[in-house]
Amino acid sequence: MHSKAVMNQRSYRSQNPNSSYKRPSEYRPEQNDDGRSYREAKHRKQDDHHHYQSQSRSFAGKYTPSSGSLSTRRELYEKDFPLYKQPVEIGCFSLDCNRRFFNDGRQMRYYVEPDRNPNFNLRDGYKDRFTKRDESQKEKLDHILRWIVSNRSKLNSKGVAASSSAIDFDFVTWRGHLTKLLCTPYEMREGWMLAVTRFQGTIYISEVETEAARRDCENRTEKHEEMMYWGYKFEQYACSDDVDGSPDPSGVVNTNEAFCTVVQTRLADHRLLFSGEVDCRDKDPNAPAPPACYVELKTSAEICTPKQRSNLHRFKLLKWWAQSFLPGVPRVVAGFRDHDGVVVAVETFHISKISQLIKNEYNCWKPTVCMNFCSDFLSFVKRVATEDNPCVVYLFSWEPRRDVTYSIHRDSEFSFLPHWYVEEMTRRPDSHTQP
Ligand code: 0WD
Ligand code: CA
Repeated sequence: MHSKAVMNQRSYRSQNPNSSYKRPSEYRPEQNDDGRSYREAKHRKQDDHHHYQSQSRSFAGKYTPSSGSLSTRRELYEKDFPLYKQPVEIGCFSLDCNRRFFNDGRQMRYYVEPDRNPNFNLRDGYKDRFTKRDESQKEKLDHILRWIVSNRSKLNSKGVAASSSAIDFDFVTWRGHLTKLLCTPYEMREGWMLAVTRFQGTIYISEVETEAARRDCENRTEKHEEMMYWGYKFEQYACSDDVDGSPDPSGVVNTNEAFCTVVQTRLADHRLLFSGEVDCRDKDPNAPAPPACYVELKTSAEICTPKQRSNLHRFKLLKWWAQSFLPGVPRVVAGFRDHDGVVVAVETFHISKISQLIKNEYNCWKPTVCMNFCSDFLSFVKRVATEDNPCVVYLFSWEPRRDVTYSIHRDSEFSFLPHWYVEEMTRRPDSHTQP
């Protein structure tokens, strides 16, 4: 445990999600991706919660190449917190009410702090003011790929020759897929399938719906359908479209609309580019730069007993923490609703304080296990996915209480890199304007 003195002396590490104290000699140099010192970055981003640490140790022994699997047992990942660079926003994009892509932040919304006990009726508008995204349209990585094509010049500024990969990243994926990886050592219910393709040295990861998920989706009850709306309705109560505007709960909730941040970071020796949907930002013009000004909104059942509070800490906070820690979103605002879908309380959770909050829970999840598992999974993927070919998919599958396994598929239904992307990226970078 940190002693108070250590916390004060090394305040820049006081928000470390990993509780174990490490000698200063083990720390990484206080340098940022762009050469800024960490103290400067800290000054700029008050809520910063990312840390500079020694890389995780070798994963030797966790999988045997011959058996081609990776263990997800928690004990194996209880080691030093791996290096996770402060995520940097390198762009953003928007999806409009018709799910059209725009290479800008037009769908950004502003956080308007609700009352502590607001009485928002989340059921309002479900029947008559709700436009639901067509979930049967599987978009895979398409929006991210479109963003990459639109911003290609700033992604390979060093020139192709300087790097083994054309866009200088080891992995491209959705933040939601990484969230699932972080939660895997603790997940007891839902498995996953991730399709992986190596193309021009970069590994693309895109989720494939499992059979169980497809069944769950098809068999959703009307009650469950409505409860999925509640989360979006809460966003409408807490967000305005304009910096000086107010929320408009009389409007239509349209789940096609999205604002997504694109961030760059590094986990151990993996250079990552991922995108995640952001609910809103702090409207204060003096708020720190993205992603530190972003706010994640959640709804959850009202807490009436210590047991319910404990369950929130043990299960929900894991998912909330993983999702927001990844892109560097510093706070989650939760609306707690009663059985009738009325928000009766609102509470802010600071991501950097969650590791403290959960420490009193018996046998609770640990951030370091999540990050080490993700890092070792990405190393496993690098070793397995060796053929650089947009038509080849390495399909990684996992079910609770099992190891991660994979299978290889050529020109199959699992291929997910679109032709337009492969063609665009295969062209010379300077041939954009040519016919
Ligand atoms: O499996 C996924 N995460 C996929 C996401 C598969 C294919 C596409 N997408 C896209 C969607 O276009 C969406 O705009 O990803 C975007 C969100 O990606 P993400 O940030 O990586 O996903 P995640 O962190 O799981 O979800 C963030 C928010 C959710 O908020 P809550 O508070 O419920 O976690 O994005 C929304 C939802 O509001 N969301 C989605 N919206 C449309 N389609 C989807 C989806 N498949 N999944 C989550
Ligand atoms: Ca949300």
